[in-house]
Amino acid sequence: MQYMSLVDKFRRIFMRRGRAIILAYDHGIEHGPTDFMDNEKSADPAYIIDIAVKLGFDGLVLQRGLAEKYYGGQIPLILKLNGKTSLYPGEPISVANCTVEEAISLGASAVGYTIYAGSGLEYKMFEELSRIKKDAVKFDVPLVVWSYPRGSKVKDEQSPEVVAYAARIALELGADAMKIKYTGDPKTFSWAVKVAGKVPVLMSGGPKTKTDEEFLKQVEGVIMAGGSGIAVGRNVWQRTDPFAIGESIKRIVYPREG
Ligand code: FBP
Repeated sequence: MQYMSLVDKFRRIFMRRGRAIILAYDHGIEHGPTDFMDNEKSADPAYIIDIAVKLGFDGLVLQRGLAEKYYGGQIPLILKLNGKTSLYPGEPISVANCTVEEAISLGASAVGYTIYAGSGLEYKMFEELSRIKKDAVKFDVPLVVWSYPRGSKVKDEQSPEVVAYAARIALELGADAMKIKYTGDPKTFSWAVKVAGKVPVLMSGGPKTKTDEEFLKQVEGVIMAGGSGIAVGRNVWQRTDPFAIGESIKRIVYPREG
């Protein structure tokens, strides 16, 4: 029973209006500051937190360092426990740099962890995730899994088969919510949502699209497919007007409020 209640807890905190829009901002470690060059203001974590708060988003994703220096409880926090840089080109592995207990002391309402299934090192992340899961249950904190199959043997990370597999892996490993890539259309994404079972599925935003419309079409596809929302970074804060696209996203995710 306790296990199911963590899904409910995620829904209560991050899906108050039935769905979630989460602002992701762990790119400084994952990709480096080049991600902040399209909109240089986005290098400042305070600017990002302000966007999420002013837009009334449901949550924010930060690594521990930013949470320590910038987070003050303004909006529910998902503390990302692991992270890797893009500097090393080998088989992907991401290890924890923060514990569940520390995340709670930093104000987190949920913890996040990325797994790269298909990597030659997937077993290390699976092992670590199982230890984190134990702590998440012990401390009653929902666990959000970024499920991104990746590695030299994974041919197409965003193929419908691979994305559905990613969703199922997150369910099997005990996620209370998950982030997966978009498959490209609502029909194939709905299969990924189906195989995720009782676990809310959020679409990961991806690189900034050429036009707002292109990204908004993806958001529409997620909602049509029965997805629970999105966890997006670049498609919001890399744009010169993050507030304009934020409002458009809200109109799609929360149509009754528009
Ligand atoms: P975006 O919306 O900018 O893609 O952010 C979502 C996210 O999951 C981030 O949390 C993370 O930093 C990034 O994508 C990692 O993307 P990838 O590993 O595919 O480069």
